[in-house]
Amino acid sequence: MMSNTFYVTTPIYYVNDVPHIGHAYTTIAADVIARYRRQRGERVFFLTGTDEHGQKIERTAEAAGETPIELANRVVKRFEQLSQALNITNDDFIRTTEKRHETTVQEIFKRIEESGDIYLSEYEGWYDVREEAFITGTQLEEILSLPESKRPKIEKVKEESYFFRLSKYQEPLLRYYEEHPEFVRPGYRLNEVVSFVESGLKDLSISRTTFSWGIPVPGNSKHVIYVWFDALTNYLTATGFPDDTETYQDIWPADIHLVGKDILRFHAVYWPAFLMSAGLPLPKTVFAHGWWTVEGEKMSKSTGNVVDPFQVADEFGADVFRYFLLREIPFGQDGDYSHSAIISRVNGDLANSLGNLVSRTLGMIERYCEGKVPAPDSLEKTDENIRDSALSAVSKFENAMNETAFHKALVSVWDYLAIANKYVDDQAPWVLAKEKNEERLGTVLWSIVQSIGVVTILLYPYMPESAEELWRRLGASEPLSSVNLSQARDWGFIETGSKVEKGESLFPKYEEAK
Ligand code: ME8
Repeated sequence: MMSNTFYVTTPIYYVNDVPHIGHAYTTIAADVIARYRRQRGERVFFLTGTDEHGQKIERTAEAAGETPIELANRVVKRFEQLSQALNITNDDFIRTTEKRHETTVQEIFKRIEESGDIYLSEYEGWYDVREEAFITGTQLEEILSLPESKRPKIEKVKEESYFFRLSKYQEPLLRYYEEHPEFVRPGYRLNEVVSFVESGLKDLSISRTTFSWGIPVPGNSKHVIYVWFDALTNYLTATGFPDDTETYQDIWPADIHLVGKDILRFHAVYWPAFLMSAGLPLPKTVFAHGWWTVEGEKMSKSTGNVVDPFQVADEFGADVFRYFLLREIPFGQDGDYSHSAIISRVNGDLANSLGNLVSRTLGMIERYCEGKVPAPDSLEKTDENIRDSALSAVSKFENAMNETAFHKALVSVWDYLAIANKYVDDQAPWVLAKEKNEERLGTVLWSIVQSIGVVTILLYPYMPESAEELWRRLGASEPLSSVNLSQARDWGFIETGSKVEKGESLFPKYEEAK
């Protein structure tokens, strides 16, 4: 049975923290993928949610004088509101404290146990509560080589623990990476994963006994399941596994797990090993994105420079924020967030290139053609060129989207906008109007409107609200959300006679308050 649904996930976010730019980034990227796939007529399942168990949450709650579930219930609202504020179209929102999740986690635990890959022993070593990670020998060496102020806070742990035979999966994993190089992307991240695995895998502790905020180990409730084992399994829970076989088979395996580079090891080493042991298919791709610094500095609560995504969306609008994050840096690489960088994107890309093309074109149609898209006369070479460039932009856009290269996809649109703007300058419709050259005027304005139509379809996944509004101003009656991407190839789909509306500027220039 092959899955028929395109399945995209974000990590599930720890509820000990309120949303920041990192959460916004992964969630927006996943939303763009989901919208793009739907736009191609594919069935999509898009999952996000919250990771609510573990020692870190238990301690944060304790410090705040509340129970862990009270903390989770309070903070989860901020994450749900984030989806609204950023126009996110997730199909499900999973919380690891839900009953359906406990069922799935315990089932996976049992399957792995039945494979003979779980044994009881004792863990003695170091633990990083902030990362919820056991520290390996080499990691400990790295930590100790850091200056004291830069060292993560780690604690000595000695407790009875169930272990997963991760060592057994060293060779199978290496073989899998070899045969499926697309499993980890970008490619340079695969190299890191391979060398980590080649350096030797030790069995992994997968239960804790010194606190209780978690899912009990089946048959031994003295132990709670290690929070990463618990968290990773969310991707299966949401597919209905194990009870709803039909939905599970339709959705699983995931097509793409989007994660930050810091949590790649969990997704590209532990997760596939758990799945192999449980006898389940592996996700097709784990894509690791880079990290944002803020005005050149690491984002941290103590520095006080944490970027609040609600505030950015409020100031610039969700569309601008979405566009900025995915245009500013190639997906996979690190980037720097700054107020001035957003402003230069708004004023340059959005107000100048896109905004200007739209407002002058629709303005001329209002002025010269009573607000109705004119009929084209016979196309000249230059009109054919702008059509052919549009078709080639659509192809470049799709190729980039299919390789999760958001930045390249957007560049293909803006390269085309430059061509379209130049066409307007060269053809100078205002001169044609003055000369009363109705045929050429009609052909030129008709051609530019078609260009804008193509761009609008392509931009929909990135800037859904603005694109929808622009679509309406082009005189369309059906919503853009129900238009198939393939329509962008049918040059001429904005019909003659459509009533356009110039309206207020969609992307006004941003003027810094003095
Ligand atoms: O890791 N720039 O949860 P989390 C870009 N619960 N991305 C950033 C970032 C930054 N400055 N800071 C954080 C967890 N991130 C686990 C996941 S999944 C089974 C369990 C990213 O709330 C980071 O890379 O710490 C990660 O992907 C997410 O935001 C934060 O997740």
